[in-house]
Amino acid sequence: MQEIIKAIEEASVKIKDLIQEGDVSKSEQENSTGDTQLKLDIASDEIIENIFKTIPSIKAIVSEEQENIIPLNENGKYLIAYDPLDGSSLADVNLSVGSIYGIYENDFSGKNIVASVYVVFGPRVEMVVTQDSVKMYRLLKGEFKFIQDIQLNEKGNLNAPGSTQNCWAPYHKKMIDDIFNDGYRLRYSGGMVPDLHQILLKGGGLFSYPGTSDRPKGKLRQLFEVFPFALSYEKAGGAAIDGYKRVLEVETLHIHDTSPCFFGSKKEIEKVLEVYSKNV
Ligand code: FBP
Repeated sequence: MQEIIKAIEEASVKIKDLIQEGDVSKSEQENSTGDTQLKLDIASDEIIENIFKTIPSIKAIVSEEQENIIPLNENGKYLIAYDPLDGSSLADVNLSVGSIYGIYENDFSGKNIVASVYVVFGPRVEMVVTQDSVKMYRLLKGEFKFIQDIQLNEKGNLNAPGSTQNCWAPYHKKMIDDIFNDGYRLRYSGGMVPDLHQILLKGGGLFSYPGTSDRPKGKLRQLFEVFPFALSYEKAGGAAIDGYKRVLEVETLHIHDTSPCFFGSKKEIEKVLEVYSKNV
């Protein structure tokens, strides 16, 4: 596992430079789900793939930017699904973006995730590694240095409500309004990595990207985005659900499957379960 984390550190230093000096414009290409790829997406993807190809313990990889799984080492132990540069369109307006890695054993499924890593490219570059606990590192003079363990409180005060509001179910809209009426503060940049990082570091709250009339299965991808953060939130003492159950129990039928998702500290997730269980 250590060689994989070292590989992610190496890739992240290169991606940091790419974001600062690279071309943030659109490419001519589309990814497997029809999204126009930014040149940053393609370049970040190449950086990660070329480094992972040198790691013997990696059995196979799959990128959000590519259609298929790429087998690497038959005797490798780990399978890695990654989003090379999540929220990449925000780099153009100088907002924080990030890379997300889910590390699996045996197969690509929520129940088989064993570790996750995300990297925030913002005013500072920070990497959060989740195995049995959640640890944050910061890039200082070219090296990632340990900063702190991350633990969520039982209850927070930040609310990050994603997706298209005029496509929300009425009970979801009422729930979000109630949460704001309880004094929660709006914190939503449109970048999943900085938004979830803020709630983790500030002790708690709720990030939601529900199923909606325009996207009944949500937008965020299970293997590349949802499951990696679900592991971090659970290991930090919070929870992650699809509205009804642990999101890590959601079955993956296709590698690019999406899922409604809610990440938060315990109290906020209890509220979502209470509201959604009445609206099955
Ligand atoms: P990409 O995978 O295409 O980058 O989309 C993911 C994302 O940008 C997340 O980072 C963010 O939470 C969400 O989409 C924002 O979606 P919306 O604009 O619908 O609120």
